[in-house]
Amino acid sequence: MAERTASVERNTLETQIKVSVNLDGTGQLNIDTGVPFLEHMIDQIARHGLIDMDIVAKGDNHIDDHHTVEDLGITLGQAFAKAVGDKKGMTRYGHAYVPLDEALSRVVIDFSGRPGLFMDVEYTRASIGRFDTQLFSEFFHGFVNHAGVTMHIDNLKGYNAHHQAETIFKAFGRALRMALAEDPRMAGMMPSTKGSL
Ligand SMILES: [Mn+2]
Repeated sequence: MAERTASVERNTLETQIKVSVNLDGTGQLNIDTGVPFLEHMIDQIARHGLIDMDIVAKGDNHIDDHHTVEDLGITLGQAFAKAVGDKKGMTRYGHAYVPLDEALSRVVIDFSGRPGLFMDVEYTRASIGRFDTQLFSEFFHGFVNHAGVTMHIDNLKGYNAHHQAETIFKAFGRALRMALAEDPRMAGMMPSTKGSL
């Protein structure tokens, strides 16, 4: 497959975000968002997805983290959509179950070209440190809508909210890795009977 990299810059009155991705990387992350827990989660995507990412996000965090988290999801989604190109030779589907002590989550992803997020997650706490757990939904909606993927996210077990979130992001990284992987038997072919995705 051709090199799968992309850079996207997205500027609004609320946030200024630059994202570069290499889908065939080694998991190297450079990130500066002003939202430490979000950075801890993006690190899971990079490491477990083996995706290199450079991310700089400046947002109106003096209000709260909402705009920065949502807009980073959007910008990352745009970068992924650009980087996957025509998806020829790509596995397309990916899934993973990831545990962390008592917590267990499952993420299933399809690079279908059709945005859809189906999430069944009840966080046991409203915040993790100073991070509002409602913002995960904003992040994933932003990503899914702009990457053009269908995604099912289920937290199956978990008492500790940090563990719940971390298993979701690790499973997301693992599912991405599987879906993005080259399938040699599909070389040069679209992973769809429609002929395009
Ligand atoms: Mn952790």
